[in-house]
Amino acid sequence: MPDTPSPAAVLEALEVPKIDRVDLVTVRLPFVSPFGTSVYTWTDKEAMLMRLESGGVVAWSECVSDPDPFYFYETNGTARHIIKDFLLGLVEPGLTLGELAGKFRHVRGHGMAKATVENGLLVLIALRKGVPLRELMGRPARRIPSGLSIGLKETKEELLAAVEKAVARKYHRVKMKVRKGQDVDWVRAVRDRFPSLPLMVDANGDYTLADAAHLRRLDEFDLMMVEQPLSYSDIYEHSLLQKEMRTAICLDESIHGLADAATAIALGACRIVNIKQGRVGGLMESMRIAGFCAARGVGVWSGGMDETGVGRAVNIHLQTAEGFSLPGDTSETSNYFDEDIADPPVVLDADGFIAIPEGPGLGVRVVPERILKRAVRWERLR
Ligand code: OSB
Ligand code: MG
Repeated sequence: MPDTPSPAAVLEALEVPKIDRVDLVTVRLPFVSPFGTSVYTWTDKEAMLMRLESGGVVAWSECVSDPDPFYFYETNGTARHIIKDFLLGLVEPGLTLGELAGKFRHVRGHGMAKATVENGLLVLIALRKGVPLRELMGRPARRIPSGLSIGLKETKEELLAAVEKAVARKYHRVKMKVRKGQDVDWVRAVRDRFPSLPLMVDANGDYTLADAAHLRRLDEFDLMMVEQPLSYSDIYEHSLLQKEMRTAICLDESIHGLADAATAIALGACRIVNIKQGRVGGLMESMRIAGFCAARGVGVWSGGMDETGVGRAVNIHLQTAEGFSLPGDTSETSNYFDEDIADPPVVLDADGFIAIPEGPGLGVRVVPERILKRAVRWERLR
């Protein structure tokens, strides 16, 4: 990469504090309704949280993996293994976060596991300094635009009802999941009813290049983008498809770090990148990717992993970073959960924006009783 100052430099210079205790706490929260995608339908969120304690200060982070490898190769099980057996031993007080990231590079992949540790340390440092995470990142407060990801529905009526609700809530854009056989007609139904709605689709890799002519039919609906139409591991074939489509391609699953984003942009495989901070290994790498994309005119937004209030707050702070130019998959807590483990819940204001929690650290409070109520596993690591 070129020798320009890193957008993550302020975070890279921070030092790892002394850690007194580390726990992994897995919670299971029922979804208000099942979340269907082309790869799987989830009915609850099983989230592995990390609890760090240092000098009486407690910081929480969330691993964005699922218990299964259906969206991404990492699982809560692999992340536990990597954190416990490889990453935690590298966390020494006094190291800078940049140096720690250098040590983490020895472990190939497993960005979600790495992000869990890095986020926990960042939140801990922010709490100890008494500043919001976004201030630690050197970013000014601003409202964050909202976006809703609507899962596959059984009927078009159900889909239209969900979109209607999103429009009434003032979401800034709506994403609908599609899959082979549940795409063009379903998009048309939404577009006919909501002609000017900022709308996009996400296929989670359900198509192949043989479907190019079919995918091109999406061009008539003035979509903001089509997310990950081809394989979860592909970049090159997306570059061939992008040449055939007017609609912008956005990559999600295939982007595991800055190098992948650089490859995708060089090949013309996408015009927009979905950054999930966990998938790319943490906030510092996310800031690098966002800066890199923005400098090349490539749109960037923050994806989501239907996180609890902990991970949701991380995504909100992240979106204050330079380069985040489009509404992300950042929705209200109530879209997924009746009762979250953290307070306050994420809500939209009258214009559909989300306020950045302004307290120290994440600015949300993890409620101990709710953790205890939802915990399905608790393991002390240190
Ligand atoms: O592909 O963006 C995706 C959720 C789980 C796994 C993959 C994806 C999603 C979402 C929901 O689309 C994003 C959210 O609302 O948090
Ligand atoms: Mg996606």
